[in-house]
Amino acid sequence: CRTDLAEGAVLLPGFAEFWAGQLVATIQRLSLEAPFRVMKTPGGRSMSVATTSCGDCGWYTDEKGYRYVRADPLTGKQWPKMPDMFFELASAAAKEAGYPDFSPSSCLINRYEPGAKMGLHQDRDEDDQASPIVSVSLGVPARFAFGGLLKTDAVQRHDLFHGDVVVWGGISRLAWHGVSPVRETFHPQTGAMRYNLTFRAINAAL
Ligand code: MD5
Ligand code: FE
Repeated sequence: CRTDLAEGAVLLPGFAEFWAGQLVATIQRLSLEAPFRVMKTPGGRSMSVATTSCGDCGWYTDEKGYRYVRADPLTGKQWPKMPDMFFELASAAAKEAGYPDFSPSSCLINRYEPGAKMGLHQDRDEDDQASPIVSVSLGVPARFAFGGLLKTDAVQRHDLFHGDVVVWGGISRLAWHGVSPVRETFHPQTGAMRYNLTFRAINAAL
């Protein structure tokens, strides 16, 4: 089943439920190669979310700015290959939402511990903004806020649960959004953590 959260934003409740156990196990495996780390914004503030990436490039931030990089600055090695299961899941979700040609080249993996949040922002670091972003929520729930194209537009809130997938396309692709501090609670597959996978199409030969 699918629900429109907003113009262009398609919620597929539980779409990834069947894959979820494998996804969580695969995140653990990937993090042995490319460890979770807390990155700093260009302004010098530490994010509360820990991140890693897989695929041809990964999103990175430090004092030099927000960007996609081919090698992991922490290890100097390339990011781990995107697992086929990740690609298949993201492609299937995008197809369900009306994007049969979505071909993600990067997957950002966010890990939220209790209290971690993500302030209101837009995802503008991708050179391909016609493609959607596919996000997969795993573990403890999160209250997600999304507004409009202006930071001052009113926000709607929506709780995202283990296995929920959202395909952010069309107008919503560039909408302001954020995540409220994650509550301290327990999920059998992730303990106190929430994970979010975001699949993105990046064209540049970085
Ligand atoms: C998360 N991550 O739950 C979210 C899921 C990020 C991020 O925001 O940048 O890593 S992706 C949510 C998203 C993407 C593009 C547009 C919109 C939401 N939106 O219009 O609300 O960790
Ligand atoms: Fe975002």
